[in-house]
Amino acid sequence: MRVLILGGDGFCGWPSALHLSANGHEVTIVDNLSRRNIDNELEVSSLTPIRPMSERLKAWKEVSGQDIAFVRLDVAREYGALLALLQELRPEAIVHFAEQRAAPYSMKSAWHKRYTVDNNLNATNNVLAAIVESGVGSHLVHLGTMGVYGYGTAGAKIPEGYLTVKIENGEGELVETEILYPANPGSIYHMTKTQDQLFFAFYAKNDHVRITDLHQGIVWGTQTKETRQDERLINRFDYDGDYGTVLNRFLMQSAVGVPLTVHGTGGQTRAFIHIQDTVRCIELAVENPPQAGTRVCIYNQMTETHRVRDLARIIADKTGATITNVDNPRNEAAENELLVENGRLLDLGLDPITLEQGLMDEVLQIAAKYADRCDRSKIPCVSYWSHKTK
Ligand code: NAD
Ligand code: USQ
Repeated sequence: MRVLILGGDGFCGWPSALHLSANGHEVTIVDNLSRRNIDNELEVSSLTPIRPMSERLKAWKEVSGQDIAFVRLDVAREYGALLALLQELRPEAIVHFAEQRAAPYSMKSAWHKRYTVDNNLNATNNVLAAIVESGVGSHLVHLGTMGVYGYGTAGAKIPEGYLTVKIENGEGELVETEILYPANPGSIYHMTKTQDQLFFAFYAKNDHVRITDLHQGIVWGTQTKETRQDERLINRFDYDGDYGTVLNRFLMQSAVGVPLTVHGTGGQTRAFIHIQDTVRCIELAVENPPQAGTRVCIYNQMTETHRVRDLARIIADKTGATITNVDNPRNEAAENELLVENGRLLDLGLDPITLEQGLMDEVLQIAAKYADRCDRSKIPCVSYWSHKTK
């Protein structure tokens, strides 16, 4: 299949591009390298020594014999170039990772809120409009987030996208219907993902675009089967207070010998998935498109839920790290339960890696190996959800 990967230089996009290429797909990456520029803005680097795109692609050619093409393009701003690329390439599938993905970064300032909204909403609308205008009929696979649902449950499992509800019709009868699960974003970033869902519902209904939306949990781990093959293929590992996600931050903190920074009581329960399972889910989604004219196909792309304080305890027990409870810079529930349906990707063949299996590999092969690249001054979370919490 010809597959276009938007955001293919990023943490999820790069290993997904390699995985699809390794499995016989013809891959083209699009990226505007904005994530590398944000590293410059924040004066931080990936813990792992990621290489420039041309070196990455040269290494992949040497290792696998496969070519991956690269087009530098801003999906949110360069609509004409995106349209021309679709017309030329006629991709059967487009995987859309090309958004600003850090909740703390999106809450840093008015500028960061506006950038995240402009970038993410325009990127998504541009891809959809280009699929329609080009008439190429590509299946769009989008990376959404579990955060669209909020992290509460009404005592029942969060379904995969749609909720069956009964509405009183004014004549005393209950009418059953299905709605998108009510959106409950916890940051400007998460809000852009809830808005993406409405774009998808509209374009699927109006233009019969085939769309799969993957509501992904927090991705942990670094390497996949393909990125491990040569150090020049290594994936990025973010540990700073804006882009580092909780489990990878705890792994790095234990490796450099600083306390694990649990926000508040650490009672927040979140959904997780290993990066190796992410790339497998992308492959499953690409290979199983919905029919044209049907509603958006939504999967919950997560394999485990954990409470933040339990994660810290698991890592501390394995590594001897200490734990500190810090004031929470975010505006979020201090404690929550999280029950999630995730059977659809498992039914397609996903065989999840558990935390128990992958954790120590990650500590030793990545966090400890590259610990000397860590800039400790970048560990604290310095983006606040409101002035009250400053
Ligand atoms: P990332 O920031 O590492 O990668 C995103 C890539 O998209 C970057 O290379 C960036 O340069 C590129 N990009 C951004 N805007 C662009 C634009 N306008 N034009 C072209 N390229 C653009 O993020 P990631 O962790 O790989 O996340 C990828 C997607 O998966 C995001 O949409 C994110 O919301 C979603 N997701 C990530 C996680 C996670 O834990 N990392 C969890 C759930 C969902
Ligand atoms: N947390 C800590 N200590 C830290 C860092 C974070 O306790 O040092 C807590 C946060 O307060 C939060 C939880 O850990 O309660 C998760 O934070 P995170 O930064 O790991 O994850 P989040 O901001 O939700 O965002 C990440 C990705 C985003 C994706 C989302 C999936 O950056 O792209 O959409 O995970 S989900 O959380 O399921 O919405």
